[in-house]
Amino acid sequence: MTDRTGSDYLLAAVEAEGAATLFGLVGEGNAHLVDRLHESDLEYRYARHEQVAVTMADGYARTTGDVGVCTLTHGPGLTNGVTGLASADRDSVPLVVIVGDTSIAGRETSLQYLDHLGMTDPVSVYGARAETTDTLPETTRRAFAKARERSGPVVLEVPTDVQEAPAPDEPYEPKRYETGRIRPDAERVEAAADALDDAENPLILAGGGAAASGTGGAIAALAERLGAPVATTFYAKGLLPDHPLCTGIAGTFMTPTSADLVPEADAVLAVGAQLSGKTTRYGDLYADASVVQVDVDREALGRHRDVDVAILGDAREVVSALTERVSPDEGRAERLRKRVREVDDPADLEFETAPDAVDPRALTVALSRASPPETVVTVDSGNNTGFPAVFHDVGVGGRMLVNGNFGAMGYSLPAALGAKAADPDRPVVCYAGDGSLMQVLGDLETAVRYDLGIVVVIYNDASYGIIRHRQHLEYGRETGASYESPDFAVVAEGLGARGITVRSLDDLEPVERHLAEGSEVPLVVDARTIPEVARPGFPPY
Ligand SMILES: Cc1ncc(C[n+]2csc(CCOP(=O)(O)OP(=O)(O)O)c2C)c(N)n1
Ligand SMILES: [Mg+2]
Repeated sequence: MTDRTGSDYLLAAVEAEGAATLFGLVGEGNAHLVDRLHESDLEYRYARHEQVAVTMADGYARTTGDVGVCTLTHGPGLTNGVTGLASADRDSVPLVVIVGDTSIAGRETSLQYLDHLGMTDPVSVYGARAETTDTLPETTRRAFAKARERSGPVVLEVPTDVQEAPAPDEPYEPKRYETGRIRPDAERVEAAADALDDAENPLILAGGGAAASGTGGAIAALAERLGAPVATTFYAKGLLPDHPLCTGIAGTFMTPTSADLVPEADAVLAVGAQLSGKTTRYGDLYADASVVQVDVDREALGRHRDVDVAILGDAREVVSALTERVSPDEGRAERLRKRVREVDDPADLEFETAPDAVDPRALTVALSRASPPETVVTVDSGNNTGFPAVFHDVGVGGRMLVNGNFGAMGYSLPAALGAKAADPDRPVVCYAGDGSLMQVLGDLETAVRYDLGIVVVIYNDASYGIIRHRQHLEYGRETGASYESPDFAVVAEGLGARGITVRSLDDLEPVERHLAEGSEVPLVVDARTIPEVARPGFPPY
């Protein structure tokens, strides 16, 4: 086949790497690549903004557990995508972003020429340029391998001349090597087991690493034997749905159960948790506890605070080894089960009422109850973040996708689109602030174009709420943080979606129906929320 081009080769490589979908936005730099999709089995999903295209790939990657792939054009295409890269980088999400670069010959004279790799170096784990047809196979292979190995975003530049040139002769073979699970050092496991055995109130803290490696079952077994509660970070919410020893999130978005039990801990086993400020309440939690930290990433160990025992190793290996070694304490386990049961459910709180607005907490409790357990929930940045964190329960098979480590506004809608592309049969509920949604609003059209019946819930407080709360707290007044929100229901209808306005919990019936019956039309829920209700955990910020 002599008429195959570099672009055809690249698209076949993306498929060979296991991706079924390519996200992107077309421009001069990647027009050839995108044109060759006509001859490929890859599904192409395009966005209206490059930040969205990258974050769609992010939501896809988090949902499939494998690399998300996206293509952007040079210059402004990639500058627009940088925020999406930064979020993926902070959250260790594997992506390959293929940038269609200017032709090598025309580089110096192109208006849109930019040092792409220099610009994205701080927000990617690796960057490479397929400078010639000969290097295209190895550069592409390496790009995917690095994305997986380092679990982060990779930028792969492919100039137009390489896209248009005849394809390399060699068949594309992904790098396939198994590194195996990293086995922990036995002495350290011993030291960790001693620390847990010596403690009066040991605690297991499960983070995103525990969730990503499927260590929930092993953690439950250790908790049962040791008689220890299991708290999670925001990233591991829903790791052990309804487990009698699980206290839910500890940290900024503390559940009442965690608030009751976590401060008592005198030894903490942190599994795949970075122990960042949000998790430790800026050093307030676990200040005097002995801390054992387990992670596969050497850099995560001791990054945010000193720990007493650091174990480099696969979470499941370490947790299983500890389970064999620690002394059982059934009495403590039984006492804890009772206490976990006794703590008030946050859903039973007294909520605020207003004549034409809902309490965002009550709204979230109602939507959580209406959502099937396997629902994928996406969360945005702002005052609104705390409501799904505390009041939306993640059920069996469910997920909550958050970009809390970078906290860029405009994450939840694109992540929802990516999650729905990855798994069309699962319901997806996207929670957004009104300000955040406005930054990516054009891509509601993308949801409509692909018949993605997601539910987009807007906490509409007509302001950059978290900043407004903070301004009042710190300066006693507000500046540049309030505005008139549009009528989102009308806007949604204009973009081809369905839209409703919610001013009372009685208005939620169409949402409940949508979630129960499913639909191919996105539903936008413009919930007018009481602006005074600050998110749980505020302050501290
Ligand atoms: C891209 C970006 N710009 C600015 C910020 C700073 N910021 C964080 S939250 C926020 C307000 C978000 O407003 P909204 O989405 O309405 O959420 P609310 O706080 O009102 O719930 C701002 C401006 C940010 N995190 N990301
Ligand atoms: Mg707002």
